[in-house]
Amino acid sequence: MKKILILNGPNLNMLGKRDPKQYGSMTLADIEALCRDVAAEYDFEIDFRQSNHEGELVEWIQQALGKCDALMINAGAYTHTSLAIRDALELLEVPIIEVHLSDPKTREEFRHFSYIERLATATISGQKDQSYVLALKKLGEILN
Ligand code: DHK
Repeated sequence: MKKILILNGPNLNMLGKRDPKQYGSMTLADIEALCRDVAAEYDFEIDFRQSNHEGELVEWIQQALGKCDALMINAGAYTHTSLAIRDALELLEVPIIEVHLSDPKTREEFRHFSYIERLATATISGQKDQSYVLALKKLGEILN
């Protein structure tokens, strides 16, 4: 069974209350349940986490070294600011899929740059909760 770590950054615990036009109306728990359903189809074991703290996300990425087969990350606002998360991701030797509910490239200019993009095998954005589903499907193609 392939192990997929799914990391969610700051404010993603507030999904359901955030702007539905950008983020959809599902809560993070709904998205986790959706991911678990899709993961089961691919025989993936998923570890789904959220943190509002940059250092905690860095530690989780470091701990994943040698222990997961792929990583999906929606780093939230840290996507655009965190060199520390980028440097931690660089240590991983497994596929990384960058995920966003909204499409940051078509939003405010300060969301256009991503520290994660260049390290990612793929970036999937703009499909709300379905971005997570498409990211898992992509990993299905890559890993199975
Ligand atoms: C989530 C956030 O919280 C924003 O800070 C990013 C991302 C976009 C998303 O679309 O999932 O800019």
